[in-house]
Amino acid sequence: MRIDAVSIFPSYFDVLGISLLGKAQGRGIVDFHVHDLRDAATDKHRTVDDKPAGGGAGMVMKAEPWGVMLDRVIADSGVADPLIIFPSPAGEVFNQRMAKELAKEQQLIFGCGRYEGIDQRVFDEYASRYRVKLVSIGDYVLNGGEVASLAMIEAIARLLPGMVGNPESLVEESHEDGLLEYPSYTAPASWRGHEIPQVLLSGNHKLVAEWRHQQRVKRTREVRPDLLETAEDKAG
Ligand code: 6GU
Repeated sequence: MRIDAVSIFPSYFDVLGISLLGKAQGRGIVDFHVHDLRDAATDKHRTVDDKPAGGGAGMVMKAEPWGVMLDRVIADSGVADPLIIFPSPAGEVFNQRMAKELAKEQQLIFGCGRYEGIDQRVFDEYASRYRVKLVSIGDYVLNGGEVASLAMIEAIARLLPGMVGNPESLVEESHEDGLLEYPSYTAPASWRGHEIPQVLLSGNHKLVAEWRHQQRVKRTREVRPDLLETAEDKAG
């Protein structure tokens, strides 16, 4: 999968060189490119923002640098049908289901806005030519799309074939079937007076599986009852 990010702070994406994503790059699973939006500005001050039309507080990102940069990224990558994602608190909320869908794409382009947002005509223009999605990572406000893009990129890239050593660790994790994860333990059996639940030391795989499922349902009911409504059939 090819992933591009456009930002006025490209160094936010430096962290993608480490850990899981760095490994994925090295193994050719992900081809990541970051672009400085200011490289597409036309004046000597590399201006990418201006006062909002109609007045009001803050600044708005100008359309033309975005147009120049997105056209360039799309032309250079040569992918006919990229999906362009604009991280935005006004977007559809990102979740594991969306991560799985996005992991099937050939190319994702993340357009990271700052200030009070991007000129609406950028969305309108690219939505008329390509597939465009506004995506939020939750009901709170960040200063820009960079951190939101990083969260989405990590969630998506770890689902790509060949990324996780043991694919079973993807099956048993939180949100995979609408339930949260069961609690995990490792040796020693007793630590500061806290014991590993007996059933996990019993060697009875059926009982262990039953206990883990009960724990997942209990945990979900306690902290995320909203998830149970959609997971009801699986929770039993
Ligand atoms: Cl995607 N962007 C910004 N700026 N704030 C957010 C967000 C995105 N998702 C939640 N808050």
